[in-house]
Amino acid sequence: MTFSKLIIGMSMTFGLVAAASAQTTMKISISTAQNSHQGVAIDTFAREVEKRTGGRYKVQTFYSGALGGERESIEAVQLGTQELAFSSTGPVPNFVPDTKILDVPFLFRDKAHARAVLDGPIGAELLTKFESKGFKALGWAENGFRHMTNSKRDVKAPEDLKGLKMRTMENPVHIAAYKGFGIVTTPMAFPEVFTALQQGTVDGQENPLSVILAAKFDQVQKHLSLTGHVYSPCIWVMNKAVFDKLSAADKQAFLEAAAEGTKANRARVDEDDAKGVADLRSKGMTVIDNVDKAKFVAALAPVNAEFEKQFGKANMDKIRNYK
Ligand code: EAX
Repeated sequence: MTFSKLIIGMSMTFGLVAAASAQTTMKISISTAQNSHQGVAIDTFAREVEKRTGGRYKVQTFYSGALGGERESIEAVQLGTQELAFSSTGPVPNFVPDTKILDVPFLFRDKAHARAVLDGPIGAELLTKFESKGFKALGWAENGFRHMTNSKRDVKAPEDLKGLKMRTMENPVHIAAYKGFGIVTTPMAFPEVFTALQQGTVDGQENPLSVILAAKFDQVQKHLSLTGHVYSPCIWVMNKAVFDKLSAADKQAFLEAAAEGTKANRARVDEDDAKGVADLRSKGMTVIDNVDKAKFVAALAPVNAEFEKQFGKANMDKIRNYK
């Protein structure tokens, strides 16, 4: 080896060492499997962060509740023991009460409506509410419209829900609404749900097709009804102190990476919604795809009146009528 080659070799080695020591690794988690609408979200995010920061930031991805359920991971982000989480809004009202309004049943007409609200000024204002609670919310994403499954009977009308014992998210709005249907509500963290269904601790649960598919609930649930009773947003949360320490350019990189992740996430939800019913039927589920939605809406009229009092009818109408 010539002297100059040696010098080049040494400087390359030192260069690599310098680059490696300047690299910061962060953690992000989801409660569903990697092969899911949430998995594709955080995989895209991790790739984009690395790309957009020239490899100075690396995001380690954790799936299937490996770091805990959604409530635990949001708590970890708030405390700073975990930098990032991607979660449904299920447990979020326990941290940021203003987000509760998004979990009101039958508030959104369809995914296009929900996405427009979340990406518009209403969504942007809600994102700012995270800041005083120790979070930087990087943006909204999606779980999808939730549907009911159970092991007991076909649910065609709201009466069929009376007395069913169902797992719900740890979300006060959902719990109040489902009680309004006559459901016996059992709040539970997502990682426990499969076993609870398998062992019959609960009769049913409700989740979007994307989650039902990823969690293989068809293995432990016979009946699926496309109730679409509530839209389930997702949110990117980051520890605020960690975000605040980033340079302006890196902040932008993280925000853009989240936006890319959201795009991939929503595309996958669309894909799952398009093929999910046929897929779940082929796996043996009975799917009721023609429920009379008006009856479900009517059954919740008293609860809805309560929600309008709690959140303000004007605020709910602002979302309902958003174009
Ligand atoms: O975010 O807890 C739930 O039912 C959620 O929909 C699930 O964890 C995916």
